[in-house]
Amino acid sequence: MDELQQQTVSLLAFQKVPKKVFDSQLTFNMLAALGDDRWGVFGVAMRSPDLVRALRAQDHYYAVEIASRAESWWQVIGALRDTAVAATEPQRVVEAMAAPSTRWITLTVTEKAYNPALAQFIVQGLHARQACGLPGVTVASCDNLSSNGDQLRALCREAARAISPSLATWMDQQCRFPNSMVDRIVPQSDERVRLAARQALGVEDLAPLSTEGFWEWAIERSQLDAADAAALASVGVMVVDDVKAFEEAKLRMLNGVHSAIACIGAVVPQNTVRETVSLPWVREFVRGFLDEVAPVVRRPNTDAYRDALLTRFVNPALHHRCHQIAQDGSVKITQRWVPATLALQALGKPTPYLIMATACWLRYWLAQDEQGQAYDFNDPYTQPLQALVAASRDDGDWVDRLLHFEPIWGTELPRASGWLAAVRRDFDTIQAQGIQAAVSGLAT
Ligand code: CS2
Repeated sequence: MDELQQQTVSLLAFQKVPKKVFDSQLTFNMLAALGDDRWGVFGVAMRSPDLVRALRAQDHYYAVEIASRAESWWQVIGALRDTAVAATEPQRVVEAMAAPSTRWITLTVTEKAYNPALAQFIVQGLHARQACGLPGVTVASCDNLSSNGDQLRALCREAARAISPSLATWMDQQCRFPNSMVDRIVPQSDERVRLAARQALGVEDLAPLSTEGFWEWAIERSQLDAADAAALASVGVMVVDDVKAFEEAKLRMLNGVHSAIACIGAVVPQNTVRETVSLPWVREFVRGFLDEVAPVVRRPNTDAYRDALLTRFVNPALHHRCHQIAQDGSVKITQRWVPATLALQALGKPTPYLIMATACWLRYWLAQDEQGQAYDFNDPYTQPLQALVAASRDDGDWVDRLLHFEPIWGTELPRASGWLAAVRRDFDTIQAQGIQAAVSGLAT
């Protein structure tokens, strides 16, 4: 195999949610800058052709603005070599996964995409590799899921078994599924970013991104080839024995409070995270929330991580819309709030901030902000949840029904002593006094 021609294949939902696309690509870009150009990326959009079209029109180069309060600079990403749309060009994607030069498949496809159909698709590529006698690959999930690599392996194992036991065995022996935690806030791009790119670079970039300087990628050492581990570590990726502590900290702190901010901002209403967190009473809430979950977070330097979050959320360069984060909220909060609440309960600790967050989420499901403006949902459970709200709205039972919706809350939490009543109480306060008064009441 010609080493210089190695490439990675990334399965990326980068049409609506660019996000970690950028992290792996930036990382591979840094490696290329160090002279290691084996890490070209074949980017795959799962469904929409728009971004692929835009990227093809500019030879797959695109610009990224990296910005903080103090400074901002632009970087051109050259790691992307080719693109395809899985829905319309599945064969090209399977061929790319099965190319001798492909060594990694990275995924940023969002929480709701982890399903048998995704696994069957990946396994088609793995099957083709096995059939050609090629070695396995590293399949790295970069999504905000607890034990993301383990979950992906389990789904792929099912899909492989359905084809043949020998494929499942080959996959177990040849492929690696590292758990990993990727952290960088990358808001959905918009006209504002295009304009900024035009002004800064003097070119018309159809696919620019704007992001923060902060980034972290922690990945499980035991699932990596030693040379890959060394290459990633050389550009600042944290290759660690156990990702769990990083993953929990991110899901419970950053993502956990993000989902709460999103519900509050959508209801107030405020457009972006920065605008919402700039309200003193929301800032207090964010602090309280982060302090509340800290006892069930074990990562090194938790305090520094918390302080950094408070700065990251008000980065004036980021226009991260509350409704973007609220999108798919149900599949997010089941990862972000439920395990944290249960873990705190197990320690005998009260969870007033998580309970208030849950009440804000209920209020969000009323589909109207406090100015009377209606908004739409974009959530895999929109239908069942809206049906529950509509069916029992008059008798008030919908609150209990939403809180018993098992795909989100499981069975343990709704049975936990006092949880339902406490959420209901906070929700009633929000309804009676408004979200600001209810949330501010926590601090008194
Ligand atoms: C956000 C995340 O949209 C969301 O749900 O909480 O995308 C968040 O910005 C990233 O995980 C930050 O690393």
